[in-house]
Amino acid sequence: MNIGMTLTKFLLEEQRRVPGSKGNFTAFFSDLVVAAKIISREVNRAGLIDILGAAGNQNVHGEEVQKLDEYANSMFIKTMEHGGHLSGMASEEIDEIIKVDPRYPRGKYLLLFDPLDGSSNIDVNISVGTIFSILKCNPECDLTEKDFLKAGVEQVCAGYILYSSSTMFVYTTGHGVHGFTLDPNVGEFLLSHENIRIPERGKIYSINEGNSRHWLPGTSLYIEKLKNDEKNYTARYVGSLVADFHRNLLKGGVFLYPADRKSINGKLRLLYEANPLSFIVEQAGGKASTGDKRILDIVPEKLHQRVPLIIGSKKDVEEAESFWQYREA
Ligand code: P6P
Repeated sequence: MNIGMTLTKFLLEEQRRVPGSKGNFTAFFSDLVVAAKIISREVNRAGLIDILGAAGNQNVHGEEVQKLDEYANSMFIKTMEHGGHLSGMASEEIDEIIKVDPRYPRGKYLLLFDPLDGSSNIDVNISVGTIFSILKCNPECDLTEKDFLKAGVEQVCAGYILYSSSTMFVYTTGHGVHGFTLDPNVGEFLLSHENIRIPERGKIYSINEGNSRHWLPGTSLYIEKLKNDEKNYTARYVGSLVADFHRNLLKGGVFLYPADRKSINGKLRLLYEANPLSFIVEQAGGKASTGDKRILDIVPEKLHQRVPLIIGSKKDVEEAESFWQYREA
């Protein structure tokens, strides 16, 4: 493992392999890395919020304290909008699309993100994450929501930042999945997981069993099968999508937030949660499905539309899909 390889250097080497690349993407991505470092610093200070003041109040310095997900959202927008690489953004926190202020030059990318997914876990010091997806657009166009409604196969880049015992930055541009760990003393993300591959089958399943009374028959039959499988599957559910996904990506396993009688479209969002993680998992050799459709093939109809998500090791997802036929009550 090359411990001296920073994310920026790795990106430059990736860029050299793209003929005719002018370095725009690398410069754009570097802005994203800065935002990740700043959010990581604030998330890691969250435990001090009692001293610094709870969200919505003033801290000991008399400063207004923002909720961390609002802070992460505004940090992303402020860090990304002036670089001249973006034409617009879409955030889980904001209903409408965000057009780049006319003061700044427009670029050929669109950034879609969930700035701090699982933020309700922060108060109890559980890992949280940022998820992002990058699409291309025509910088001259009159940008509308329609420009964001692209199937996941059109993503040019996807990634997440996991704020946990360490902060990790994991991304793909379609040339494998690579993971970097933040060294806070150096202030750099260093290559720690080059070319991540998810095991073809795991022994972990992640689902909120508290919803079992709403499950469709296929889900109940599949989970029952896992509980009695001689491979001794184990249940692991953090309740923070990035943490659950990352563990299963490295160890193998399947995460399910399926359609059920309470939420027929599941809970998770297509454009900035399911699509980016599906691009990553497929690049790592895994699979991502609604139960009967490949996530990356879905043509979105609405910016914040939800989608059922079964994602992880290829063989595990395929086995879950085989129970889909029992979905009717
Ligand atoms: P539930 C967090 O709120 C989140 O959006 C994801 O991070 C997580 O996977 C899911 O919701 C957990 O939802 O209904 O199991 O609490």
